[in-house]
Amino acid sequence: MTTGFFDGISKARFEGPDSTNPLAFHHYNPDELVLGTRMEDHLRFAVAWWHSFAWEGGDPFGGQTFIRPWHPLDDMSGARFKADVAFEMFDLLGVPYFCWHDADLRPEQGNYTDNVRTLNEITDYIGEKMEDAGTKLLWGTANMFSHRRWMSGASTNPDPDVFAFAAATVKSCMDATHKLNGENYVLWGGREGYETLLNTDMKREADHMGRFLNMVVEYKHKIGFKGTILVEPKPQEPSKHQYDFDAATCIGFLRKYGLEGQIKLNLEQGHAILAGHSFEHEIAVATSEGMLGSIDMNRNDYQSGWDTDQFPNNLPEVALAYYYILKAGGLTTGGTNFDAKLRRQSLDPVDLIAAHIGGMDVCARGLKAAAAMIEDGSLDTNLAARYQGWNTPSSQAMLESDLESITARVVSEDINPMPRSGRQEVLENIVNRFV
Ligand code: XUL
Ligand code: CO
Repeated sequence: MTTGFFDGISKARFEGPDSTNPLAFHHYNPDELVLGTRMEDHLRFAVAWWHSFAWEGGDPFGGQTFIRPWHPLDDMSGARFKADVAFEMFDLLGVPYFCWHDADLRPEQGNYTDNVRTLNEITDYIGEKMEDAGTKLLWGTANMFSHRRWMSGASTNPDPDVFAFAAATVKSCMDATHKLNGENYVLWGGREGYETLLNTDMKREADHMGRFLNMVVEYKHKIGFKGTILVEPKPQEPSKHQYDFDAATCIGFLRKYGLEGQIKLNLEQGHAILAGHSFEHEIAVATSEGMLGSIDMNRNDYQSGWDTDQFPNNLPEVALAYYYILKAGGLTTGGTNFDAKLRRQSLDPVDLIAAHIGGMDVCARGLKAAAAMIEDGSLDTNLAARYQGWNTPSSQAMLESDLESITARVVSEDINPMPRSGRQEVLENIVNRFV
């Protein structure tokens, strides 16, 4: 017995690049080998429960546009209906993973005990469905930004009772993630930041957040959770200034509080853009520190300047992202989560399916392009050539030397460097052969 929500829509199949069927995969072919690994195992796609099933289509100027059959049922029967529809969609798409916030799964109860009771009830139900379907949990997380209790932050809240509520909430979400064999646990600090310094003690807030994250790691080890703990950088929105601004800021923060080696990053394409970076920049910052955990693959609109969370469809951007991911050894415990929502005019169930098919397809195409760039090797050869001078013993010795000795060598050898082309256009032409 199905819910009937996706009636008339059949399972998405790989039909190859020449197919004109907009509901078929043209590039995503799960079993196809890319650099010796199955495409599905490289990409590890996940559906985001919040955008796909909980979100109602509002924007700052208007409310609900999506009227899903489970939306009016703001109770546990609605939660179970939503879960049934979710697993029908996972099956139609052949997607191996999903992600959730507690608030996406169960209706808000207004107090801690009932929130946990209903979370446990719905995650038991979901656990049974996972066993039947074989679908896995990429990550769970706590929504500590929507309800009004979080308006001044969670772990950074000036009110210690909110800190306590946050600690207990994260514990319950880690427990549920562990129960469902989640492969990661994410913390995105939506309100861990400030609106005005006039009412904010920034140093105290950072210390509280550092201690909070240490408690998360301590609890992970205590319960034997084997997944990776991830924090997700974002510069602003909803807070005017968020403490987890970008990858570099997060890495500095984690080091300051002794958490390097314990926590990695969940990088989101749209957040990179909000921070004034490219996605590949954020990926390269994380991989250079061995701290890439997972990705949220959703783009922002370059004109609007806010977090539009659109499904990805820009091949060159996606290809470069996977290029740097593959070069760093792939996603390991992470995955490609579509933290992406439909446009609010895309009302129909088929729009939800089409959006994911399109996102999965552009990622598959990007992955293949990235693999082809790696196999071609020209980018690597050019990069190695650019730094070739550092391979000589005298260059290496300089790094062990000091300013005075180096100065003496500059004078005695009359060192007078000649600028050399960076060849950017040549390199871009190489990339263009693949995208
Ligand atoms: C918000 C965002 C969140 C996190 C999880 O911009 O990206 O959905 O991914 O809380
Ligand atoms: Co995200």
